[in-house]
Amino acid sequence: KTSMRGLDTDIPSITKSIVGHVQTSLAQQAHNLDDLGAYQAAALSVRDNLILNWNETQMHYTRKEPKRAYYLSLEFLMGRTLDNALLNLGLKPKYDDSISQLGFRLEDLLEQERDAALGNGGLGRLAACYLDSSASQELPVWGYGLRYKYGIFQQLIAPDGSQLEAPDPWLEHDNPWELPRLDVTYEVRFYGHSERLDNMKAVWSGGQEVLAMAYDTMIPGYETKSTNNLRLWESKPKRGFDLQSFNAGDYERAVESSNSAAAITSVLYPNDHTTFGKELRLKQQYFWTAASLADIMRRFKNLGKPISEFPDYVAIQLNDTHPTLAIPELMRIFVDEEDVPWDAAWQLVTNTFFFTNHTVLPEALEKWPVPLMQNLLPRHMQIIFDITEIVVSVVEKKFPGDRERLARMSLIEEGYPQNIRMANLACIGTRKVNGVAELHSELVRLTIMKDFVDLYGVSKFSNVTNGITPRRWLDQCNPRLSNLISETLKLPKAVFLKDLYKLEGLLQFADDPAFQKKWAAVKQSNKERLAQHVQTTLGLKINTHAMFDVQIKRLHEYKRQTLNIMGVIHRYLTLKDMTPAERKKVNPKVVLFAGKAAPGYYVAKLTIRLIVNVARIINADADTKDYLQLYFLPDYSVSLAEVLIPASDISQHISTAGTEASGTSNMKFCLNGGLLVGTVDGANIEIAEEVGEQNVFFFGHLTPAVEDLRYKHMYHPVPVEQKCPPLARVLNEVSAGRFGDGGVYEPLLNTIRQHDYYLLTEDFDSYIQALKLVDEAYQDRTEWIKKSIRTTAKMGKFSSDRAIQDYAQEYWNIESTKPE
Ligand code: 26W
Repeated sequence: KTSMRGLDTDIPSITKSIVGHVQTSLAQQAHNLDDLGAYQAAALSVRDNLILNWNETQMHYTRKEPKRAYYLSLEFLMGRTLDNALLNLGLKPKYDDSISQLGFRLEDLLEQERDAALGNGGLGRLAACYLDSSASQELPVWGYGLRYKYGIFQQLIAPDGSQLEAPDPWLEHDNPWELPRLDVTYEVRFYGHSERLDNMKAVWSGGQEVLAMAYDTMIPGYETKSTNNLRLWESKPKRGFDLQSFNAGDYERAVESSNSAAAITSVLYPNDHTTFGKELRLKQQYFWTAASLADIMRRFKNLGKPISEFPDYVAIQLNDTHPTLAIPELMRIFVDEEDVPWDAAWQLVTNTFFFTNHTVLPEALEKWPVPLMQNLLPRHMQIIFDITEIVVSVVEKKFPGDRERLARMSLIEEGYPQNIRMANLACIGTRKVNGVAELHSELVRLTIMKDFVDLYGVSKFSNVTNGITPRRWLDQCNPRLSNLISETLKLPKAVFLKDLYKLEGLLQFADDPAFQKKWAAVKQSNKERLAQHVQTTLGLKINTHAMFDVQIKRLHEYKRQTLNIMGVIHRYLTLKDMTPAERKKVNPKVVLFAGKAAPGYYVAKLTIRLIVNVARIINADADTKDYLQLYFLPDYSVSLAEVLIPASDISQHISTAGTEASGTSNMKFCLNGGLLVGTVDGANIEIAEEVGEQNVFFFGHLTPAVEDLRYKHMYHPVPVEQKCPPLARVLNEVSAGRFGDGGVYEPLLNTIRQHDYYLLTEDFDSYIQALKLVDEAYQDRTEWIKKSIRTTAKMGKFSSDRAIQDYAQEYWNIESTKPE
């Protein structure tokens, strides 16, 4: 039987293909193969299917010449590929059988794969979900990024509880999912000098040239032949090494330039929400945007259309400001290389690009020092100054004499040194700007983009609420739940995995005791799966009869893991104050944390240390350990999330109101029947709109209050003892060394005692109150299960398919098209 893929996909053919890869691609013997070898052979065999689909899809695009969209993202947090590819191809049952016949277990082989962790957190994982949705909806979309040799660092926990970082050499074993394209290379220039000619043109020459080489990763759509491309660039020296120095015996000098070229794509910067203005980071950004635009331009030119039609064939989405240099780079290509007059070029550029903002935190807004830009990219600096002239003239025209407004809107921030405001450039150079949840988009309009709303009108600034792919975040991570849903709704999985609104059908079963029982059994088995995982990887024993309370995300003050740990300590102290008889009435709870801190983020690292050491005391306390357990799971990753999320009863999304742009794990938990405790922030709000406020545990001050409260804290500080005695007690216990390390936590505690920028003292009481309501709700298990079912049922809106449709229709103007 031949599939739509042109390869034989009956079980004997699959087995033959796997064995063939063992013998030829791996040059090994089938009889002494280990799990890793078997994984690699299976992956190569699956890859054969992907390559055929990929080729057909790309040929189809070339013939059909549709308008295409390109997603430029410095991060793609892909996770593992094998399981996802098998599910999307519909080949999982067959590979399962074939692999069993070969004497292996598919589950074991899946565990052999290393995560592709080329991202920090939300922004990178969002890019990965969007690629899955684009391919699944047969949209002509490519991703462009960097092929970092080292992904996000591996997190270890030191004996004293603090975070240690180790490299993540994810390419150590061959990566079967990428195809090196030795023939797809571009030269990228740095430094040198730019000489202005007339007509706004210039010649940029000299400096250093490095080579960008493409690696392609196939992105299979779900239940379709459509297979898109993620193209990642690797930097290489233009010439291997300097033969002259080598011959003169100066070996170090000979490889110097080749080392500096290779360094560009060596490592992912592990910061999110803080910028450091490092030259290598700017080099990464330019290297990637220059190679991507050269590639896009070459593809456009192959169409043979006039350059004026560029925006009719190309839409480019900028994932945050990281690729903003694409704007001056495309101007450079048009003006200097294609002889397009400056004004016409500007029209084309501003009709090509779209910009998504992912955070309004001031420390996350990228700024580059003018002298750095001037030295590294002299031509782009000129272009940025020339674009500044455009801004000045339009602002002057609309708001004559308003010098302050002009200073705020300028691309150049005054100071020593001057800085380039990348968000302003990204706004000016694009067709549309969007935020990632309703509240966030509103805050974009009211804060960072306020002056630009006045200038362009509000219609340029809109919202696309984030989404998640139901393939990975339901079917792949929680097969038991997706089977139960399919069986209950009497629908093939593909129906609701492609149209998530179909989950609403579950509402009519929410009150059915037989269904409730099955629903609860799935949650229970997912808790046991997690406990098993933690047992084998960390040797810890988790109480699976407890409520699982989870907070997993990057460590950051605004996300307030500190509020959570203070709440845990409060719970512990409360339990200690109880009599044994009183304790017996308490529902046991397991609190789980995971997440990485940026290596230079001192307070965030101190929070990890506190969590780990509080866990040691609590878990060893005979009085309380049956009622409260606390774990920090090291090295959070996409694949760990896939085990954690389906096991959660309740998860925490507790950022200070107005600080979390959207959040996406909140959607993943709810899709898997977990409930939320959270602030009125980001996508929590829209989740509550969908599932009903009675099914979400909200607490804390609202966004409009935050500014006033901060002002009050600054000018009329009140001691914690007065403002919030229960929190003061917790802080004092930590200070006094109850959890060891007397004194080391002072800097962390002082962030709360002093300015308390993230308002823990303001929200602590209502937080504890919300957790109490959670406990009470959990006591009535039937009601809880109903809430859980109703939550999953109303998650349709949060499919990334919906989000991508929105981008495709309202922004990119592209249409679905697929190979016959
Ligand atoms: C330059 C340093 C830097 C690096 C990354 C600054 C900012 C970032 C990202 C924009 C941070 C990020 O990942 N933001 C998250 O984006 C998610 C997807 O839209 C949202 O769900 C999260 O709320 C937002 O914090």
